[in-house]
Amino acid sequence: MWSAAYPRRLSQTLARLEVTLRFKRTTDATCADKVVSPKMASKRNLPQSGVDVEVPTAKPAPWAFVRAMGMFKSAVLIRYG
Ligand SMILES: [Cu+2]
Repeated sequence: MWSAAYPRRLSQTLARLEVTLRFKRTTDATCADKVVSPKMASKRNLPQSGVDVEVPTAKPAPWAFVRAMGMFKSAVLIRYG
């Protein structure tokens, strides 16, 4: 469920493309220091230098992710054509 308190964005891409998202954090004054998705094997730390996360695009489906604590929810919609 989206929170109205934090910004969110839905992006789209075509299935079977190689897609990498680069997450960047610009402050230490935040608890948003990890990236996690239900389809990721584990949480990824989000250092200020950033982290690249490959998006699984084999199947057309939404790929959602959040940053720590469930804040800053976003998703990539993977679709055919
Ligand atoms: Cu938080």
